[in-house]
Amino acid sequence: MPHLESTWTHSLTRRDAARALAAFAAGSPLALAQQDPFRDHSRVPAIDELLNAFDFEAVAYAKLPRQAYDYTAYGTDGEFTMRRNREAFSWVDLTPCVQSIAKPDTALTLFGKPHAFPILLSPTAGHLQLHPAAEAATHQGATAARTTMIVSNVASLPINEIAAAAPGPLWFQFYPREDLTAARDTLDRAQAAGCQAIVVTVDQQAPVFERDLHGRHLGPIARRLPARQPAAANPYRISDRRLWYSWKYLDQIREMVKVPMLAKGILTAEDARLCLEHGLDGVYVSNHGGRSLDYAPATLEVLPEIVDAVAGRVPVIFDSGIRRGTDVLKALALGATAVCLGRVPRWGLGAYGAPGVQRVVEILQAEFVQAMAAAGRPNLAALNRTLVRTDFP
Ligand code: LAC
Repeated sequence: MPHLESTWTHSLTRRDAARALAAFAAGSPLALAQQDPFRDHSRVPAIDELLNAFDFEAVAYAKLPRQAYDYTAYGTDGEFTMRRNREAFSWVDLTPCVQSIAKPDTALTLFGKPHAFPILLSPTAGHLQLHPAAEAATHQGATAARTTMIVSNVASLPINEIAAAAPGPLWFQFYPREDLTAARDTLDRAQAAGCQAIVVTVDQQAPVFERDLHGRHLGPIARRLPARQPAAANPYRISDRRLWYSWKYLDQIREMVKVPMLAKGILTAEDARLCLEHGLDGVYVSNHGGRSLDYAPATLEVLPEIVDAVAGRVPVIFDSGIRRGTDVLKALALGATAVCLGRVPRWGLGAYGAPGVQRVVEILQAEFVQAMAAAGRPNLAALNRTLVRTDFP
């Protein structure tokens, strides 16, 4: 007699019944969800369940309104550059040397200030959409993680309020203002609030964020006009506030800045040389996280030629695409002095507020330490091109 029929020939023991019930419960989708923090939408995973930066994105996605998530996630147009930023890291292999490293030393001095790690926070806009405490929480998280936050010129809170929220170091990102009085006012406020460096964004960030436009029925207003409805004054999507950018302008504001001043958005050796000619104190290699010009190269691909052009005369800061400690290692091996994280702390902030920023930055720091040890490199000075094999297309 087959097994199933035979089960009816005798009555169940209590033990069999309990076992059957337990098996039924364990097989239910509800119980499975309890075992998997990323499928159980009835609870937010505890912060310690998150292992890497990507995990924070999943939680932020679950918690944030669509528009806030999309604003952080997207790149301009077809998002080619945004994807390529990540892909470029897979074209660089790490070639370790045999050397046991007890405790890698990650410290560096940047513009005369000590940094525990070569990892800072990129300037990113409007943290209020990610968390009610906005940039104040980001600053608290950054301070707790012993890192420097670069405050965006389009922050949700005034710079003095962000500065007062935590004791850690700040830099300030500046969007050029043609009106030099207004420019001076903004730069004065940032310096009075104690910002230790000024990063001037020079890419002509002129995006169309199509995810925003697709989301038009769900959010309050689409943030950018479609290309077929250009703003009256110019047909290029580039904001009128940016059409006049010039190197001469950097000379004009240089005398307003008493702290080190960098240009952010450099993607060629030629522009890096111009930064030096114009007396800038640092070069910031960035394609705005793929949010400026689609089909711009990945920052990792252009980093070596920029590093060669700068030839150690000023620090080279790098962002766009860092998600892992090994990414940091690759950028430093190719000559970056330090890297910045843009989306990563935004996922931390959106997921858990200040503790999320702290935790996600600490995860990257810990990954970086592990990567240095595994690569047999005792300190940042030992990170050079012998550590990588690049195969850029
Ligand atoms: C952006 C601008 C505001 O990337 O920097 O959205």
